[in-house]
Amino acid sequence: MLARLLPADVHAGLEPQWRALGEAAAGPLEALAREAESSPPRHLPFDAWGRRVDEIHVSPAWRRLQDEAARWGLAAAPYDTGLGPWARLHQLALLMLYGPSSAVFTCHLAMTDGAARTLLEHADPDLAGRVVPHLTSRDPARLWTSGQWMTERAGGSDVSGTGTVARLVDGTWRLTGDKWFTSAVTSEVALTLARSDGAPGGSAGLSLFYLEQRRADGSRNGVVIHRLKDKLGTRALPTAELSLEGAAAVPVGGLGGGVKKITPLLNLTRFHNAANACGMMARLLQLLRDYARRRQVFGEPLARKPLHRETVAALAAEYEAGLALTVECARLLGRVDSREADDADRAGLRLLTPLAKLFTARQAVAVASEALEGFGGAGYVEDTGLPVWLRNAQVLPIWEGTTNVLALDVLRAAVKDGALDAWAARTRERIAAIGAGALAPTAAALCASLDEALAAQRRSVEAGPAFVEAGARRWALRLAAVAAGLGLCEQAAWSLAGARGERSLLAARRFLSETPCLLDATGGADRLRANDLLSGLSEPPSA
Ligand code: MFK
Repeated sequence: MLARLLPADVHAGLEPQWRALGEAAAGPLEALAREAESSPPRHLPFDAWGRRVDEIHVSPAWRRLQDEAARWGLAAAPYDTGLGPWARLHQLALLMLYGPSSAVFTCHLAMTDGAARTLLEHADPDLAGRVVPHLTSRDPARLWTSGQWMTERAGGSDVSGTGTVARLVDGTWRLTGDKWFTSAVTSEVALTLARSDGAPGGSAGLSLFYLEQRRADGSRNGVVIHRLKDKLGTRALPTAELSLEGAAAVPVGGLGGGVKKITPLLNLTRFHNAANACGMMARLLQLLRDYARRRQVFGEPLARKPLHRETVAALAAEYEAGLALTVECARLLGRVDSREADDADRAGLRLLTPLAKLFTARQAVAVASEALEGFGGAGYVEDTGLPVWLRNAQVLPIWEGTTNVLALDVLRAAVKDGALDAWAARTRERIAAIGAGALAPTAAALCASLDEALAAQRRSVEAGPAFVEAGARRWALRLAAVAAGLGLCEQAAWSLAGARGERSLLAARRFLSETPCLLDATGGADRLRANDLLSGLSEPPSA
């Protein structure tokens, strides 16, 4: 996909970096990730003399994963590579390689990237100029990471009940309140929501604030940590419950409009979530393929078994669809970041960001579960290092907006922000451009599915708002499948035109014919050939 989308010279220039990071991810980073997973963070509330210190002890491996993230420019790449519209595709490649070998350090990176973008968009130039260079630094000693402290006890999805208040005391804004989920709590800075004195109730009265966790003298800036969460997964990542007790903070872009102002951060963390889901699925497929070639069953390698090939091919088609959607988000994000986007690009990004997040997160959980099953009992015991994948996958559909919250955001984007019409018109043009030949029936089915998605929405609107909301998830999944199918078809058309083989064509057909919310696009004549190609199991084992 990168070879298709990037200019040849840009691709050639970046590929050595991806290869080098791939080597590191399969070697030293993977070892660090395992060490970090087995040495979870600890909260030390008091020092030996009873003074409140609220230290969070993380493993040396976790620190090194942070240093490596800085050196590889995981958060910096969109800001300092001079790659213009291609920078986000490059970042996506980096994230997919680093992420599965990071013990979910990627959570820090997502919020740091999101905070940098939010400050650039909304903060006054002095604040942005002071903080953003730290957030986007490649120097481990200079790098700051950022948290996003929105969730309170009253809710993470609905922030209207936010109880944190902001008061102006001697010219400084001071925040007081409780935050219930603060991931990456070792971050130097955070963006958070609070209600200033006299502001109305509900989400309309919230403002966005920037705070630093420590004062210049190293003491805590009114941040009291109560405990670390005991989570199903992401165990290397410190997630805390904390209170703000007069923490000094700076309103970002003045008071008011806090929810709207934090949406650049939300949208970027959702993009990162999709990148991480894709990286995880890619790595699980690599592990499955490797195992299947080594494992002997009933007198031959598991890789030769038709039913196993069928299973792995299905996972591959799922993964490639999610990847196609995420790659499209990266392409659009790069265009928007570099101010090369037109209205349809902006509409597409607004709509596809929640779609990519919700679609790939669910896929990652399903793929992780099936992949573990592919290892049999070995997938269920901790010393193989496999169960951690399933635990870590499960956070993807939860944090930064659950499937249903995102499905509602898709409605918001489609209707209120008017993104649907522009995206649908551009999608129709792109399907038409796929052209005749082997892809024609698949493209026609895709177009019919787009029409059906639009018609289904019209029917729901006529039936009333409860129908619209109740159908939001189904509708979002259908739209996501259309967008993913378009990416697969474009990849297939490019592959066929350049005599690069029929693998992508078979992936497109398999996905479009077996995704329940889409019309059946193909028959089964290609089945065994597709299994050979998609499962990646017909090649001999590598050394
Ligand atoms: C990795 C390790 C994790 C460890 C464990 C973590 C466990 C989970 C912890 C968590 O709690 S994660 C949850 C984090 N929270 C979220 O992701 C927020 C989810 N909720 C939403 O996204 C809601 O949709 C939202 C809070 C935004 C709803 O807020 P409102 O104020 O009721 O929505 P409203 O009034 O529709 O939107 C306010 C403005 O923002 C509107 O613009 P206008 O003011 O111009 O009318 C919206 O159009 C705009 N807006 C909302 N969402 C947007 C957006 N604009 C662009 N993009 C968006 N995504």
